[in-house]
Amino acid sequence: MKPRVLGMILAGGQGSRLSPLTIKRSKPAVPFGSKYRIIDFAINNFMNSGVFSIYVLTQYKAQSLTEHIQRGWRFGTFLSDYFITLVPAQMYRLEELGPVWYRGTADAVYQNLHLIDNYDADYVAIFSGDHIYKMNVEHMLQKHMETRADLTIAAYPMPRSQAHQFGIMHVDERSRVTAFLEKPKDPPPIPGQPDMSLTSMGNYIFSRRALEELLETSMSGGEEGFDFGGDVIPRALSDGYNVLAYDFHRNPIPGQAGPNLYWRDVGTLDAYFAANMDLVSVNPEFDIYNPDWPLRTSSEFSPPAKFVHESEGRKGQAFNSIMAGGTIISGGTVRDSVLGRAVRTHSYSIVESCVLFDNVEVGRHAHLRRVIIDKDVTIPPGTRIGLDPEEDRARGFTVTEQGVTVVPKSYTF
Ligand code: ADQ
Ligand code: ADP
Repeated sequence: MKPRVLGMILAGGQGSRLSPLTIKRSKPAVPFGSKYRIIDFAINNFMNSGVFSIYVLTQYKAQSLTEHIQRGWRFGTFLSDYFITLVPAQMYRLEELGPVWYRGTADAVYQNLHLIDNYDADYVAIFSGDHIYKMNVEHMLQKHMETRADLTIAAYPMPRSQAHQFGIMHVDERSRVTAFLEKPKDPPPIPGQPDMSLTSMGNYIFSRRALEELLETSMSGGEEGFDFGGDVIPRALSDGYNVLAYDFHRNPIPGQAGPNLYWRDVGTLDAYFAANMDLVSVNPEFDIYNPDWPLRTSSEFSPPAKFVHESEGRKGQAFNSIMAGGTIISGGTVRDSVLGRAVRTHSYSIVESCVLFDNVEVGRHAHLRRVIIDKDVTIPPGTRIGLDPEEDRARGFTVTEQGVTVVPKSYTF
C-alpha cells in the first residue's frame, strides 16, 4: 500500500521586508520570474513528487493568492485525492480556543487537524510557501520512512553571517537532530566548518501520530508556543521524539546533475531582485527549463510576445531577457530584464536590469535601470527611474541598500 501523504503549504507570511510588493498581497503571492508567483515553486515541488493532495494555509492579505490558486491551479473533479484547496484562518476551533486567527505556523496546522484526520494521512509534509527552489519531496519522505523518524527537517548549510534569520540545527553523525535554536543571535557552526551553520528550510515531514501528539501538547498551553521553529521542534527534542535532518544538497532532481544547491528565501527586495536577475544571466543558477521538472503556473490566455522594428531608429529589441505572453517590445531596448504579461515598451525607451510586472507600459524615451515596477503602472514618456536615488526617494519610491528602486502597484505619475 502506498502511504497516504498530505501536503500543507504555509502561505500566510506577511513578507513585510518585501514591501511595497507586499502592501496588497502576502509574500507567497508576489510575482516572480515573469509568469510565476513565489508559491508556485512549492506547489510544483509537491506535484513533481507525486503529492497531489495539497492544502494551502493562508492568513494575511490572501485575496491575490486566492485568485491565483483558484484561477490557475485546478485539478480534476473526479478524483477526490487530487486537490489544491485554500484553507483561510476561519476560527474552526472557536468554542475551544476563542476568537483567534492563526497564532503562528504550528497553530495554523493545529486549527486544521481535522483535515489530516479526514484525509487519513500517514505522513504530513508541511512546507513553507516562501522560497524559490526545487525539491524532490518523495526522496525526503523515503529517508523519513527508512529511519522511522517522527519528524524530518530539510537542512541547508549556510554562511554563519546570514544564518541568524533561520532555525539552526545540531546533528549527530547519523543526521539525528540533537539541538534546535530558532534565530539565534550568534549561530553555532557546523562541527569542522567554522564559517557555516546548518539551517532549517522550514520544510517538515511529520509522521501523523507524532504531529498530532506534539500539536496537542504544545498548543494547549496558553499565551505562547505557536510556531514550529520556536516551539514545536524544541519540544519534540525535549520529549524524546526521533528528529532527523535531511540534507538538501543530496536531494536528487530528475534532469539535473550534481548536488541540489539552489534555495533562496527572497525575503528582502535585494535578494528578490538578485534571484530575478539570475534567471536572465547567461548561465542561470536556477534552471526553469528542465522538462523533467516542469514549473507550472496559473495559465492565463495571452497572445504571443511581439517585437516591432519599424525603422532603424525605432527597433524593438531585447537581450538576455525573459518575458511572458502579450508583451510588445514596440521600439526601445530591453536588456537583462524580467518582463511579465502584457508589458509595452515604446520607441527610444531603455529598460536595463529591470523587473516589470504585468501591464507595465514604458513611454517613449523613458530610461529605467535596476527598477522593479509592480503591476498596472504607466511610465510617462521621458521619465528616468533608477538613475538618481535621491530623485527616486523624493518621488516616494523605495530605494534598497543595493540601489534597486521599487515603484508600487498602480502608481500614477
Ligand atoms: P520564518 O520564515 O521567519 O522562519 P515564519 O515567518 O513563521 O518563519 O514563516 C514560515 C512560513 O509560514 C512561511 O512560508 C510563511 O508564509 C508561513 N506563515 C507564517 N505565518 C503564518 C500563519 N499565521 N499562517 C499560515 N502560514 C504562515 C521559519 C522557521 C525557521 C526556518 C525558516 C526557513 O521558523 O526555523 O529556518 O522558516 O525560511
Ligand atoms: P496581484 O497584484 O497580486 O495580481 P490583483 O491585482 O489580481 O493582485 O488583485 C487581487 C484581488 O485583490 C483583486 O481582485 C481585489 O479583489 C483584491 N484587491 C486588490 N487590491 C485591493 C484593495 N486595495 N482593496 C481591496 N481588495 C483589493
